Amino acid sequence: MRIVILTGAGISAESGMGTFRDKGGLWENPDLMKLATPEGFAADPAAVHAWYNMRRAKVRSCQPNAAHVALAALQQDPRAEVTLVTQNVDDLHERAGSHDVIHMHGTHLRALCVDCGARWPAPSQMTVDTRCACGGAARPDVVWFGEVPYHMDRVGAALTQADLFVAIGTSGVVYPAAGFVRVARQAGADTLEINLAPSERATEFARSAFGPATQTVPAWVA
Ligand code: BV8
Ligand code: ZN
Repeated sequence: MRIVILTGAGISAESGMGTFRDKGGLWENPDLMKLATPEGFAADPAAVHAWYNMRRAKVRSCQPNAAHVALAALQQDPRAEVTLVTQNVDDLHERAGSHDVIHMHGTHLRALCVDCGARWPAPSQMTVDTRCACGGAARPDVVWFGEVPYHMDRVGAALTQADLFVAIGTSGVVYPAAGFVRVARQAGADTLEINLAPSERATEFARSAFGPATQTVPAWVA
């Protein structure tokens, strides 16, 4: 069975990571929306670096949870051909044993040179003085608002051939990820939303399972 899985911040909530739009989330303070844009980075690179330095330190202190582990186990199941796409910019899926994870919003664990496009493992603390070998300034290798998500061709192909599309722990607010359920459904796939509560896209899913991901994801994978 060909399964496309999309995860969001909710899958990591029980690892202690916090989410973006839940109460007290990373996005509650409007300035944070400025932080996740190229304009915000141009205006105040030090503030953006500080935000990602905090999140990079946070993920190092967190462990993958039972939901990440269950998805890694599903990828080992010969009966399932899994394409795992995440909006998350951390490495909890990889640390749980998942492989070939598609990071459509990039990863803050990699640095990107604004001049030559070189990428390298991000230092734990990036600053405005972090430089590429070419001398160019460095930014986190993440996709900000207004920027084109990574690997969209590969994700689009997987969605149109999927038997099942599953969204886990995402509010369904940010596009193009929020539109994946419609692409999959129009291609004839079954659709399942696994979330703490109905997302913005809940009515577009054929089925749903509500509750904490550490319970609902292992139950679904079993
Ligand atoms: C693009 C950076 C063109 C990395 C992020 C109008 C004006 C301006 C722009 C737009 C517009 N309309 C549409 C757009 C486009 C825009 C967009 O969607 N804006 C929204 C706000 C309307 N999108 C873009 O700009 C994208 N680029 O469109 O380019 C294009 C498109 C296609 C093809 C070619 C070109 C770029 C989007 C990427 C933006 N970057 N972050 C970072 O710092 O992380 S977005 C940010 O939101 C994160 O990446 C995050 O991953 C993403 C989504 O958030 P979620 O993961 O869903 O997290 P959230 O907190 O929202 O929800 C958590 C959920 O978990 C909740 O539902 C909760 O109930 C649940 N939950 C909580 N606890 C648990 C749980 N579930 C289970 N168990 C639990 N314990
Ligand atoms: Zn460079």
